[in-house]
Amino acid sequence: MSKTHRPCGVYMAEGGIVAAALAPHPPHLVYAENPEQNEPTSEGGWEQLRWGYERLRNSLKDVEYDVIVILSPHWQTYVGTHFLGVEHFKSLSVDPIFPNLFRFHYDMDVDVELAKAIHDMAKEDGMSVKMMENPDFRVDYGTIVSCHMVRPQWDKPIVAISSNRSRHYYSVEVMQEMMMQLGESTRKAIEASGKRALVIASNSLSHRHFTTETAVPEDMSKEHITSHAMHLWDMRMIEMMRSGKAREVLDMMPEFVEQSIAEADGGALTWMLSALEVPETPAILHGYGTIIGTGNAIMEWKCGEGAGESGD
Ligand code: 2X7
Ligand code: FE2
Repeated sequence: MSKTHRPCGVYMAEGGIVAAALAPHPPHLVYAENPEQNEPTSEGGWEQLRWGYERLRNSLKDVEYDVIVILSPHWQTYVGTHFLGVEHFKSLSVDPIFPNLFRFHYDMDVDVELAKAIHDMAKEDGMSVKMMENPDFRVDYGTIVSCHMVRPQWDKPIVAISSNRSRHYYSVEVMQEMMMQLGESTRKAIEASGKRALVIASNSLSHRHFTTETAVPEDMSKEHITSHAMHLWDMRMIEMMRSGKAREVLDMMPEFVEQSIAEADGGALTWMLSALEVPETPAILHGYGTIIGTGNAIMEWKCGEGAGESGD
């Protein structure tokens, strides 16, 4: 089998992970974009992040991929990891905390074949997994927002993976161990499928947020990080990813999660970095900004030609 060099990990056969992204999902971003699918309308806001997503989309323009594989901390499962297992979902998603910002009519295709392949691989590797086959299931807003911001055309099927709340049942260390295994199983299944995948970790970084909302949510004069300590944590994690120190990011994860209430507690970032075989490739930072006080970075790992190129 012909093989090409893949600086994210080791080698890529015909199929594999062609790129990966840290792609946060605050519903404010979709609200600010005013797409036709969302009922509320806005005067914009959070431009630093939205321009970051624009840079990510531009950077992915020449990357060919068949499917988006995403793990969202807002699809929370307590017994094992679940995978969307229905070919098509069409419904209304309303954010439970911000119904004033996000009432989104979604219409998405699922690559059930690949979802099942990752499910089967993870099962073979000893994980507790389940296919979610209820056609009336409401897809979580984390999956929807990240997918929309990365690819608003909605023309690629997705594989959506739940966040097993092992951190809450057990500890950050157990979460990490499980997500490292899930990342490895995900990579093997994608490679065996012959498909080209864009892999997305859908999460904010520091996650301490304000408990009240301003009268005009998009009033940017009120938007800032909740504390200096949160800022320092975000910068530290971003710098490690920008300098190809994914191993240090994983090593630092327990402290990061405990001290910054990081949304990486849901496992998405650990899963993605593990699917990339803990890359030494520097990630490209496309944007950073706060949303209702939380820290959010949009970052990309290129896996084929052009890997390691700086987008800064
Ligand atoms: O889900 C979120 C989030 N992660 C951060 C900020 C605001 C809202 O929703
Ligand atoms: Fe979130």
